[in-house]
Amino acid sequence: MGIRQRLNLSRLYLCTDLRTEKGDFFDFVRAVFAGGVDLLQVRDKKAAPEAVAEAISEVRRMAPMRSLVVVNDSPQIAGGCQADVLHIGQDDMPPGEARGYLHDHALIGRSTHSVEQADAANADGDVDYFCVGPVHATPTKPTYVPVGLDLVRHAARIAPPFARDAKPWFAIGGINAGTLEPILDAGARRIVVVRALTQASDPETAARELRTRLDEAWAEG
Ligand code: 3NM
Repeated sequence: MGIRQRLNLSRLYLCTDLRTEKGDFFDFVRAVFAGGVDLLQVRDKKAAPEAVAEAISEVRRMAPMRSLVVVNDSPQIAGGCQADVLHIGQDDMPPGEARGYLHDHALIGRSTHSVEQADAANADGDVDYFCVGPVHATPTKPTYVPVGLDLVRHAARIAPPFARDAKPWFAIGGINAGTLEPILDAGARRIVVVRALTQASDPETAARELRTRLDEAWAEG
């Protein structure tokens, strides 16, 4: 399956650190892939870049065919390891410039935190997907101002998930099984989570629960 097709079919995106305090990272990765995660980003600002790069290589070897492994922030690292997806924030290198480091079919995702940024990402031919958030305040990004459901509704208007050529986008920030429903009602059909899986006592079951609800929401339309 091609990279873009995998993005189009994706629903559950996990960002995780290397979980050095919580036991075996690769057991965790195996569990969340089994539970239905289809994009996985490894970000760990506390770890050495070489440790992150090594972990990403191993995760790519473990990843199911339908999934995509995402490199965060650094076009140089993404290019160096022939990554299929690079995720960049508003303060990182602009997407058009970042593309120069990547292989021809690689995808670029961008974080957005306002209507203006979401509109710009949606219109930018170098951005293949975007994220809107944080929907709710989150200790994972304590300095970020929550954007609430309004930005989710806006994204659903400019890029309706069921429209044939609409750009994929993900809601992010404070999402778990308990907060998911209003986010689906606001029009999201793809989500990014951190704590909902990294802090779950049974990550596979937690992933499966989110994945099942997302699959149902796609089927419901
Ligand atoms: N990016 P949790 S919010 C990594 O708004 C990240 O771009 C955000 O963590 C953004 O699922 C966020 O634990 C943290 O709330 C999401």
